[in-house]
Amino acid sequence: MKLGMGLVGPGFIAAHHLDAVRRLGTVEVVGIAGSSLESAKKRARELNAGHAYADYHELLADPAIDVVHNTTPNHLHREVSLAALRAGKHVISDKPLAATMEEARELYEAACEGNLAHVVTFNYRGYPLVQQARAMIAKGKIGPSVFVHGCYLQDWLTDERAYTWRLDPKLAGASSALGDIGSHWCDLAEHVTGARITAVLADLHTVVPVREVPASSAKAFSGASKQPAKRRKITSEDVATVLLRFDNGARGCVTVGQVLPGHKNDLRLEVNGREASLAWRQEQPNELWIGHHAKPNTVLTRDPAQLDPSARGYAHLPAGHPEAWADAFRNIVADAYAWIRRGAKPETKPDALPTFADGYRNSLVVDAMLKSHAAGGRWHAVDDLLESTRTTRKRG
Ligand code: SOE
Repeated sequence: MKLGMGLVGPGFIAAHHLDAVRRLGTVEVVGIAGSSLESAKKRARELNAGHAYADYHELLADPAIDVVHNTTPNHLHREVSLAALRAGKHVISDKPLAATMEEARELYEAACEGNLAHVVTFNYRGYPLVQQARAMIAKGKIGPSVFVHGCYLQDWLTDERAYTWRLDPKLAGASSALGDIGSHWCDLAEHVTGARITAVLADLHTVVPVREVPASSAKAFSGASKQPAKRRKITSEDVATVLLRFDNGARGCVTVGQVLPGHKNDLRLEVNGREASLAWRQEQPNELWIGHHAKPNTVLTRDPAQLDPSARGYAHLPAGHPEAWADAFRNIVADAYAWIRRGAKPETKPDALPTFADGYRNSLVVDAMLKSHAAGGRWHAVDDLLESTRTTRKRG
């Protein structure tokens, strides 16, 4: 039987959620809700997305919907995901899990209470060569990891006439670059290495401190607006550099930025082990660089036959047929639906699938970065997820 899905928040990413579920073939797109009935009707027509609901409450009341995809702006994540869980729906939420660490904790705790799937789209985990790197590290192929570094660089906010709700702390949370894209990098670094970031030292900066804000917010990557605009002071960072310490003793660093000409969606992760190194780039996702000290370096190209069994299922085309962003996104959505069909129990969760626990964990990491910077650039410990949950429960 097909599972029914409904989507709340039909912006840029919504089309990719719909594309992913359609490719599964086992999900029925029941309908969508937006900020008004008119906007939902318009998007439902454009995306061929079934019924247009007046609001998300009406969508949640529809028994035909089993799974809710929450693609609203960050400030609505908490409200919509909580209501969906309370209505007994499985939830697939965009990252970050919520606008603040406190909201993320609330969502995580609510998710722990039910037998419902709770997924956050840290979609870069869905690449076959990311899973390959993870398997190689877990199997000791590069020796103990000692240095973990990389970047997530974009340029779509370079022009001061480019504006997005992601720069408004009321809608996005206090952080822009770290919250929007640094969050992906940190999740990926922890997922691939299996190590946890325990402390951070962050330096944040706003390269474009005043922007021209058009009447309506731009979609990601849509460039400078041509609408008449008001000037607005920007408080969120658009670049950041962060030093990292991991629980296995590894050190690292990450740079993020949204105003760096030429960099489109340039996420890179390199892990240096004592015996070998691995490096992967999101914009060349079909290659994994394997570095050696005393023998030639190699490049593993995505070939299902060459992959670790745990990574093979994430590759769908034969070698030489490039797979990319939409395929990786689909892999995460496929894992989410596989989990739902297996009863959404902790023990039936596909290993690579990011949950609200990962979303909350990630918000603790980003929060520590903001606090480190606010303290003048001091090392700041990242709270342990379970420890901080236990403390709140005691307090609560
Ligand atoms: C915009 O920076 C954005 O669309 C992010 O919001 C996504 O999470 C990232 O995958 C690509 O860039």
